[in-house]
Amino acid sequence: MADNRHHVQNGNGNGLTAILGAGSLGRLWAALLPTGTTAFIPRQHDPEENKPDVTYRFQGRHGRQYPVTIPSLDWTTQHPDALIVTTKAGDTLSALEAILPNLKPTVPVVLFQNGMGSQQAVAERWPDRPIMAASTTEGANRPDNNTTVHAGQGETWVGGLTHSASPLVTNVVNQLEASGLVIHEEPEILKRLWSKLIINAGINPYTAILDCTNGDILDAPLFRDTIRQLCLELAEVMHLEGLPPRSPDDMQSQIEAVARNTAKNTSSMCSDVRRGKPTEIDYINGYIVSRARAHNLPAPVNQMLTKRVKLRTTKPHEPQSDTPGAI
Ligand code: KPL
Repeated sequence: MADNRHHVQNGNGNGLTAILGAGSLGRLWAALLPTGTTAFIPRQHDPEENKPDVTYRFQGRHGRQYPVTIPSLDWTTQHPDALIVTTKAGDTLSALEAILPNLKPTVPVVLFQNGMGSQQAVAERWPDRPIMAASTTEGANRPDNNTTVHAGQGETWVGGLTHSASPLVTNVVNQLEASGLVIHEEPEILKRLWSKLIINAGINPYTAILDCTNGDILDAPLFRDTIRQLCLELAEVMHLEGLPPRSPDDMQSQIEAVARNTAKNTSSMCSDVRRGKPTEIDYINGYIVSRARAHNLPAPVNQMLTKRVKLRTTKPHEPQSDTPGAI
């Protein structure tokens, strides 16, 4: 793949991508977009204070490591052409509340959150802004605070959520393609987000409860005893939400295939639990429970998994029983 990171050298409005959220995914985009075209947005906006650059080592797909320094956005002189938001789902609305008053109302905002619900909340809060959602299978992690690793080559899909976003999707895709990553326009982004939600709902909570890698869930009694019912609940909710029908068997096979293909991965939820951080369970299985509730439908397996993951994050680290149904 061509390395076009250094082709565009600007940062003053032409192709400048502002990034909110300096976690693994934010750092991946910052490292791969051309030098000088990205800036991190500090969470707390204080025009008086000069925010430091963000510096880290980046390890690309082929193992080459290099240092990266990304400046903080200077709102007084820099005018982003796009904002990509890589905060955790639960932090997104409040992070945007703090910074959107500084951003021109015509600048596209691209939401990269896991799960579902936070994107809709943002689109409902700012219906007149061009709000887009992205779904990505790129893998990035931070083995330590100073290092970001591009662990898995994937693809990214971007689509509009609000009316004014649709005509701008092509521009955003072109801007992000300068990273060398594979990006697609996705006219049916909600369908795409649901496909990812199915995978996350069928892998993440099990890994977080059982404190294991993705592959290790496959033989665990908790997974084996509940995955079929989980997929039935997903199929029913998706049907009531007006999504194209998916068979529970098909979903289960897909979940198991991803767990096998990413067998050695520690899921994002398992790693949040291990680090004592809040998880995105409310936007994954918790979202299914709330949509089921909206249709007067029970979703007992999703509810049980949501509760058990929450127990893992509110109690000190302790071994969990692998008994299905236990909460
Ligand atoms: O997306 C993931 C995550 O960890 O959040 C999966 C697909 C489970 C890969 O680890």
